[in-house]
Amino acid sequence: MTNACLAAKERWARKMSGLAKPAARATDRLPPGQHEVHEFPVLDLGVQPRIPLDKWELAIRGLVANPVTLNWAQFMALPQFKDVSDVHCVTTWSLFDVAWEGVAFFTLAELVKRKPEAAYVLFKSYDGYSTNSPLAVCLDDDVLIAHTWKGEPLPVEHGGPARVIIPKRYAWKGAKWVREIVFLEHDQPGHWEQRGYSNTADPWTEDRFAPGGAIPAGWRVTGEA
Ligand SMILES: Nc1nc2c(c(=O)[nH]1)N[C@H]1C(S)=C(S)[C@@H](COP(=O)(O)O)O[C@H]1N2
Ligand SMILES: [Mo]
Repeated sequence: MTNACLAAKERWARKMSGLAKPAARATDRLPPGQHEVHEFPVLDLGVQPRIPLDKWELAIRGLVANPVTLNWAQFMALPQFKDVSDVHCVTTWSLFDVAWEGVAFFTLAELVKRKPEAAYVLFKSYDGYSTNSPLAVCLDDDVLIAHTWKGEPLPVEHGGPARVIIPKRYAWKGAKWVREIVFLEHDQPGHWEQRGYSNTADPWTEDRFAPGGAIPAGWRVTGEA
């Protein structure tokens, strides 16, 4: 197990045992170039897929020992986690204190037993969207596959039945209507990453776009993960 994975596992044990204190939130929470909004805007590719719960599936596969395809009941039977986090969109809005509930990415990574060579993750969605992040980023405590927002089922327009949130990255890194989570050895750019958005997407350094819109050398843009 890598150090990042081990550290995540130890944090998770503390959290589930009730010993962890809530993460301290920075007093200056607005990243550079952002402004605060009080309503939750909706952004998509012009399609909002409607997936009935009895048809919903989440496949977790790639470089894992135990690939699984979860149905809704199986997904909901996993350990559930509540968190409050901020959303930062590359189009400059930030929404504070969003109350989410869902399954931690970490729990899914444990379930499928990722192989040591897995270093990147590609998320694929029911609307054809995709987005990628390093595994270490996905293992952060606040990364969830969320199905509940403000105590209610996540509305379709925000990615229900279930969406990914990666609060410390710009919001396009969180796949709404998530359908597949693929563990990869090499990074593979998703929808916006192929169209000039930054691969790393760190709001605190205004890491919005890739220099010149260039796709980093060595990226496989074609071919399905
Ligand atoms: N499946 C899917 N996920 C997606 C998108 C999308 O078009 N399709 N848009 C991304 C972008 S660009 C943003 S800013 C956030 C917006 O989430 P929201 O509509 O809940 O605000 O979802 C991200 N996840
Ligand atoms: Mo976005």
